[in-house]
Amino acid sequence: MPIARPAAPVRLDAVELRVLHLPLVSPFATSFGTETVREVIVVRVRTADGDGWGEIVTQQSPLYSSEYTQGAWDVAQRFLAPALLDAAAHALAPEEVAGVLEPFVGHRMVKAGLELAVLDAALRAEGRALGEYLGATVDRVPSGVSVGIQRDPSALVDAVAGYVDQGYVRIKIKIKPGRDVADTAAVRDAFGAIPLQVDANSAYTLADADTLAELDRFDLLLIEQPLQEDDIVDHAALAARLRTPICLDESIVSAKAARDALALRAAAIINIKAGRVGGYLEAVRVHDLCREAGVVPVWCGGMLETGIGRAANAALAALPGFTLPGDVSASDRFYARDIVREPIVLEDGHVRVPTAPGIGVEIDPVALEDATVARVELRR
Ligand code: OSB
Ligand code: MG
Repeated sequence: MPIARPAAPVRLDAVELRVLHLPLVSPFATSFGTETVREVIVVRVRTADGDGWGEIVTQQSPLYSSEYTQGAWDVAQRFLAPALLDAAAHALAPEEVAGVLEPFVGHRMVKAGLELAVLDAALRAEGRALGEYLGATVDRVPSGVSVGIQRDPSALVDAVAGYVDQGYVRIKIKIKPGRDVADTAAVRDAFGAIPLQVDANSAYTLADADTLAELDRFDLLLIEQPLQEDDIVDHAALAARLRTPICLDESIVSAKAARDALALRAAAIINIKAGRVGGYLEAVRVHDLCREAGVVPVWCGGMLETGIGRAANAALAALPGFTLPGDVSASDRFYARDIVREPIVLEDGHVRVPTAPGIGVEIDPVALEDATVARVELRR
């Protein structure tokens, strides 16, 4: 459902941006590369009524998407934050942020981080929680975990065992050519009928359809983004050859892209990431259209968020169309020390939807300062 009750406008006095370096508890390997330190941008907007926090989920290199942190850092300071400060000279409602930033093409993760900070400030000022504002219908969400490519299938089984023991209710493993059928078989054999899915991060082409069809025998919930971001027609051709449902991630950059992919039968399931689609409000629109389009299942993806983004993701994942467990794992899945005072924790395989105002978590100023490698403040 569309946002039931818009938030009151806020006047922005300043936008603070920080680049953080957060060491990962273990390397995270995908078909596109291996990360050992999460480089991410945290946004703070300053208003007369208090601060608001957001997170720009770009990664260090443009491997998952064309966005990357230093590019985000530049475009935010040069164009997007100044436009926002100009527009908010009097007052700006969170629902107006996307329109103000719309003339600038792309850079959706940056737009999403700025919009989240404005939303957080506005909702904190009103004492309303993000979940309630977005339309959450549950107070906790089932938690899945995304497991990177390991040294070999037996190391993968060991890694997955740790997460299964912690109670994660769904396992996603990363695959790439040469590390697909055997890895999936090892996990299926070791853990029986657990909810299991795979994510290729665009590593295949339609010529690999026979290999991908071998995955059909593992009863996967879905295969995520086997082909390139713009391979919509090829995804439709592949879908016609597989029994496993295709879920799109990288390709779904907006509600319009979601509508097109569904119309072309390129996807049967959609991974919703607020950063990738330009904000939590656009994410709700993707959710809404999937419900209207004959109840297409959706789930909440992740971008190795800090507590800021993880709290907001939990709120989003609490909407009624999120019928599959998301990559909404606990803070300690990636970080020894989160930058929020209330790290996200796993309770009985679930993560709680914050109920405190705004994103519902407080920043740990010492942890934030320790992780900061660059800081800038833009004023009106
Ligand atoms: O494809 O879903 C992905 C992380 C970074 C970039 C892309 C992806 C991922 C993940 C991790 O799979 C999800 C998480 O944050 O738990
Ligand atoms: Mg993915």
